[in-house]
Amino acid sequence: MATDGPRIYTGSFPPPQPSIDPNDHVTFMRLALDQAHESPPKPSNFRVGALLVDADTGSILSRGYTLELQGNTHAEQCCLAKFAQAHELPEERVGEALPPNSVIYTTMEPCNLRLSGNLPCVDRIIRTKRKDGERGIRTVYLGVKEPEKFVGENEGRKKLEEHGIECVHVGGFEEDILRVATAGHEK
Ligand code: HJL
Ligand code: ZN
Repeated sequence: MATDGPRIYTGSFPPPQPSIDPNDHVTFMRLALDQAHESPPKPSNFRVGALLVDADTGSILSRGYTLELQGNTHAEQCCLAKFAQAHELPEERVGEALPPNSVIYTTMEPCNLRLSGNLPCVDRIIRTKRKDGERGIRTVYLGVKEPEKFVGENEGRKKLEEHGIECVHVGGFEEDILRVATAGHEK
C-alpha cells in the first residue's frame, strides 16, 4: 500500500536533466535569457546570458552571465570558465573537455573588442580546440547584434565566421534581450 511520506529520490546524482531537443534553439535561447536576468545592472556594459550545449544530446554543459565570476567578466567567458573549472582546466584549455559537437547560445553577439582591453569573447571561442585538434565550439547562436553603444560596429560575428564558426541568429527575443541588456544604462 502506498504511504504518504516524502518520496525519496534513489536515482543517479546529479539527477539527469529533463532532455531538450538539440534542435529546439528557442528553448535554449530562452534559458540564456534567464541567465541574463541574473546579471547585475552596470552602466558600462550589457547584461548578457550564455549557455554551452552539447548539440548531439541537447544537454546543457554550462551557463553564465555578465559579471557572474569575479572581475569584469562577460557571459560567454563565465560560461566557458565554469566548464573549464569543473574539468580542472584553465579557461584557455577548455576545448580539451568539450564534446565533439559543442555550441554556445548567447543573448548578444560575442564581443570582438572590449573597452577594458580584456580578451574579447570571440577570441575565447575561437581558441577552443579539442585534444584531437578539432574545433571546440562549432556554432554560435545569438539573440541580437550588439548595439553600437560602446565600441561602434561589433565585428564579432564576421570574425567568428572568418574562422569557420557558424553563427545563427535565433529570432523572437530581441525586445526582451535588449530590455534586459540595457537595464541600468542612462536613458
Ligand atoms: C557580450 C557580455 C557583455 C557584452 N557583450 N556579448 N557579452 N557584457 O557579457 C559588450 C560591450 C562591452 C564594453 C565594455 N558587452 O565589458 O561592448 O568593460 O561590455 O570589457 O565594450 O567593455 P568591458
Ligand atoms: Zn565578451
